[in-house]
Amino acid sequence: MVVPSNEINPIRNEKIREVEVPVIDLSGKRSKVAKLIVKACEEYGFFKVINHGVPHHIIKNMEDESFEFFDKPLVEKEQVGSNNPFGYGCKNIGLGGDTGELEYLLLQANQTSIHHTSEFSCAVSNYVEGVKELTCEILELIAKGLEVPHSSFSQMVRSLDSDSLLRLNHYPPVSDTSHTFPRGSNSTSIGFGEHSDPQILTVLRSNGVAGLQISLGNDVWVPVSPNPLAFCVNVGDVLQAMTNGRFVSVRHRAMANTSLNESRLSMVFFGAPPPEAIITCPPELLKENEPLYKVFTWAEYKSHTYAHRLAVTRLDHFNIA
Ligand code: GA4
Repeated sequence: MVVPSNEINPIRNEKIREVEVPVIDLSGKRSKVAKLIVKACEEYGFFKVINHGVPHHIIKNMEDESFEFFDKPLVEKEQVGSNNPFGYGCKNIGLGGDTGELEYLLLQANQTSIHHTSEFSCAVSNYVEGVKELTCEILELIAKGLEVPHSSFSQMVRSLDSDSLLRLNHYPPVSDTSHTFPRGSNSTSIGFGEHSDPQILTVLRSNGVAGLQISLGNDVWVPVSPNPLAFCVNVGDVLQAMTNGRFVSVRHRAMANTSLNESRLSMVFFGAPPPEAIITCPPELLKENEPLYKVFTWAEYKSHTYAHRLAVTRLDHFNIA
């Protein structure tokens, strides 16, 4: 790992490190790719994938439709329903009072809940199909690398009642004073605050505008360089629990967009289990180690998640003392 520079942010007293997170070419030899992914999940909980197989036109179409949506007047966007938790949200994240300099649309990604009634919903359906397949492929490579049965993790995301989500985040440029995004006087530099993702695996695609950072702990943050040709992948809390802590559900955040003229857009798929799925580490992985976490269902984990703030380390509640 190359660490060329280490600069201190004088305002927040945080260290920013220029580290390149692993970039994994999925067109490589399967057994080798599987090992690289496992290593990245253990060391960073985060990596990028290229040659991922999701067709460019599907990604582009979803991006165009997302920009078209966020360009609409605020009143129109609010008509799709407010964030409880699904629907449109502006500056509020979740229901517990967390805020950020962004607007977003949070959707259920279960294919049976997507109705093909508009160009937008067709774009969502095609995009979800592509990223869901990619998520399952990566989970199957992880299973191979860990030498556990092929579908140990992917079957939950493939299940018809998987609770997966799609989140479209829009971080407007600082110059945006239009009526589509209200600018407050107390705007902070944080777009989406520090947190880990609760689900199994997150697959994120953003346009070419920077903002995403991952935590190395102790207030050290690593900016992730934007690459619209790659997907960024991170381990979620459930995968940390299912690997008995061998993989890390890395904390990350998005800085508010500081670009003068360009919006940052991220399209995030959260691969989740069905509500009644039982979250536990496969016996082949536990071997002679003691389990670190209690056995729980995704529904239990979710209700704990929604009862707490964004920055909480939720898995702590499920630790075996
Ligand atoms: C963080 C990851 C996903 O964006 C999300 C978020 C969810 C929400 O926006 O409704 C939560 C947050 C996320 C974790 C803690 C709770 C719930 C906001 C919040 C304060 C959709 C998810 O699954 O968990």
